[in-house]
Amino acid sequence: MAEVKVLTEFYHLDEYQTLAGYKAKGGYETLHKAFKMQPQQIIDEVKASGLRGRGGAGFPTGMKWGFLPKNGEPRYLLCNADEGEPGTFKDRMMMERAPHQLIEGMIISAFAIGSNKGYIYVRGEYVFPIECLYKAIKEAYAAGLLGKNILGSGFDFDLDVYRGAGAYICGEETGMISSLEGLKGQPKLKPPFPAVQGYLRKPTIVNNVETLAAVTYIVKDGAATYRKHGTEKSAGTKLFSLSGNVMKPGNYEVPLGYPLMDLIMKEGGGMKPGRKLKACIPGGSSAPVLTAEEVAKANLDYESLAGLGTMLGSGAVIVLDDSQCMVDMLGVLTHFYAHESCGQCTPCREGTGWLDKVLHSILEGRGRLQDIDLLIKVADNMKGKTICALSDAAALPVLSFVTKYRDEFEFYVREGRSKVKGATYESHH
Ligand code: L3W
Ligand code: SF4
Repeated sequence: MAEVKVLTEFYHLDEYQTLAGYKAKGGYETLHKAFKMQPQQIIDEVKASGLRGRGGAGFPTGMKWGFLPKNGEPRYLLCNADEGEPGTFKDRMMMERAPHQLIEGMIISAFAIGSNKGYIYVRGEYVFPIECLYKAIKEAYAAGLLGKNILGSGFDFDLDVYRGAGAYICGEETGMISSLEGLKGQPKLKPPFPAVQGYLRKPTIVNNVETLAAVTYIVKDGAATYRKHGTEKSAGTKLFSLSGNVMKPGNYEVPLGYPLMDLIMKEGGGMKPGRKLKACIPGGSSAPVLTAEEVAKANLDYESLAGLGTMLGSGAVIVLDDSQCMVDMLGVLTHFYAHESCGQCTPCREGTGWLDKVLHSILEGRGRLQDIDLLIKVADNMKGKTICALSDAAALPVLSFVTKYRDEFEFYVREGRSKVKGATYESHH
């Protein structure tokens, strides 16, 4: 199998960033087609395509759109470009290389759901992607592709960019909505789901950059063509951000269901000379880790990874070779989650802090054998009890690392150093 470039076909062309370059490759032609369709026809096509949310949860996009109340209330389209999941960098590339692709996808999606106002919420550190979006939005307004009566269709759509301030939790949709409203970016209990009550208490659809960009191709070629790629339940292509100990890290677009080992060995160019694959986190730091034996059985689709007790998440594949210390790696992750917990829920606020402290006492040579079970106990108590998924996201890697690489944790406690030759610890604090 090999890469299949549906979304990324023209990303190598610098001119694709501009309106003229995007149009030269057929850009905005699908918008003309969409305006000739009924909005419900577009929703039905997206439903039939099997497109699932590309930001992490994999929720069916057409179904989410179908939750909007049919009462004529104003509604919003919010693009989640907060991309905070460690290891994920695909949305950044999409906004840099093809800002008009996202804008076209948003106009078509907004037309389908009947929204006249959209926002792209971008993580604050993404200074260059934000510049690319500003430039492209300006071009689109000047060309009558945004604003009033777009292309004479009678449809109005205004689009703004909102710059976040670097908090991971603002990638959670209700946290994002609070932040957009000018409040603290803290998640809220669901239901009500944003599709029913979101931004300014109005129905709001929150979709990831890649999800919205894919809508254009589904409308252009039809659901059946989109479904030619991927599997029955995981349709289409997906961008994977490949990082860690591989020869050629980067973003690769492959059909869902693609063998994980192929992504690492073919697209990623394999391991560095003399190194062996040790482990892989397949779907962003929140996904439980896979051992090398499990990697050999894994396909990059929602079902295959769930069957191995992990998840596809945002598509961030982090590869670890035999020079990596799993205790140290987990230390990096626990510190991240302790730092990013918003603090509203006790199991998350206290749990992430405990995990971080216990793990770092092991890393600093002060660990006790019972601390290993304490990590498991604390993580177990953090699952399924909180407002948002961050608590589970912090607990799951701990459970998988400690269960699958327990010998490394025990060695660290007993010897006060890593079992991995040459691995040294530098404080993550
Ligand atoms: C209306 C219902 N809407 C569900 C909607 C809901 C949301 C979507 C998925 O993400 C994941 C986590 C990690 N009526 C609905 C409904 N919806 N039932 O469907 O909802 P949910 O709750 O399954 O997930 P979520 O809270 O949106 C959590 C993953 O995100 N993750 C990854 C983060 C990725 C980044 C990044 O950098 N791109 O931050 C971190 O944990 O897989 O499963 O829209 O409203 N009955
Ligand atoms: Fe905040 Fe954690 Fe509760 Fe999510 S689970 S709302 S991040 S405290």
